[in-house]
Amino acid sequence: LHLRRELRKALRRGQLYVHFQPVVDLRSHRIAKAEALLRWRHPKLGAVSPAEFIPLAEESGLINAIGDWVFMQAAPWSRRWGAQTGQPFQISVNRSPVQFLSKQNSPDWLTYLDKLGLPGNSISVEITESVLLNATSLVAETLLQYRDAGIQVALDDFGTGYSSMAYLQRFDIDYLKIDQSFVRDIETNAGSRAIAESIIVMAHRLGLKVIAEGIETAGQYAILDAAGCDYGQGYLFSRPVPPDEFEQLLASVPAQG
Ligand code: G
Ligand code: G
Ligand code: MN
Ligand code: NA
Repeated sequence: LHLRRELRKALRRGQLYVHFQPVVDLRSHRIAKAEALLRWRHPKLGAVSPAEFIPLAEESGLINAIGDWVFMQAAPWSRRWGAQTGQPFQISVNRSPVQFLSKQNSPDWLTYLDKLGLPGNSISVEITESVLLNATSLVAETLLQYRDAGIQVALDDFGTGYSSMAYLQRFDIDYLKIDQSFVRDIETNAGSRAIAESIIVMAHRLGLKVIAEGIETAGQYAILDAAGCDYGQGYLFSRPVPPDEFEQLLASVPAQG
């Protein structure tokens, strides 16, 4: 089977869906928000990892349609879970660097939120450092639109790319996400621990919140909590789950209030 061709058909054949992973407030242990993560289940190939198919979608430009679709699937859950918890519930959506090359979709996202009656801060957008590395005027313009609309911005996989501290000053970033590669061996590798702790100190000095990714053990949690990390995501709390399961999680572990 030709993966790229199959992917083109996946959207209209209903093979794509969105899972949600809780982002937990490390102080209160409560669910603070959720990250929307795309999934593809192919009838013959089974589950295909986004690590495998997102690059194909990026090469073909299909990521624009898929990315808009993920956003439109995710946003209504913010309204539902906000109603369930009695307070605004933010959902973060990953946005590929390729999606910053086309002009239309930021205004469309704002129009869509408006139609749902959702404030901009119902959404945060996760971008990677590569977006800022080659920041064109279109990127800068889009980030300004987000700021004006109240949409928050998270810098994903922080520390693995072409990190430049200058970005953090130049662009309006709200969250740094410590990449899971630093979290994985934080208990055993002094270097990883030093990097994670330094990211937290620097981010706080710059007024940013920090989310640690890939927390799997109580030991990792304890180190990050002691270092003042604000939020965490990982299998220790929950895998990414379908929306109905997320809703049950939210009911059993109440959202922050
Ligand atoms: O969920 P998982 O860990 O398998 O995701 C693997 C990679 O795919 C991660 O880098 C994640 O950011 C990316 N990814 C998941 N969902 C989306 C999406 O909706 N859009 C984009 N651009 N990337 C996504
Ligand atoms: O690149 P990005 O941070 O968007 O991708 C997050 C990816 O990390 C998702 O694919 C998600 O499934 C995965 N993930 C989330 N929590 C954990 C974890 O605790 N351990 C591992 N190994 N992966 C995780
Ligand atoms: Mn992400
Ligand atoms: Na990441």
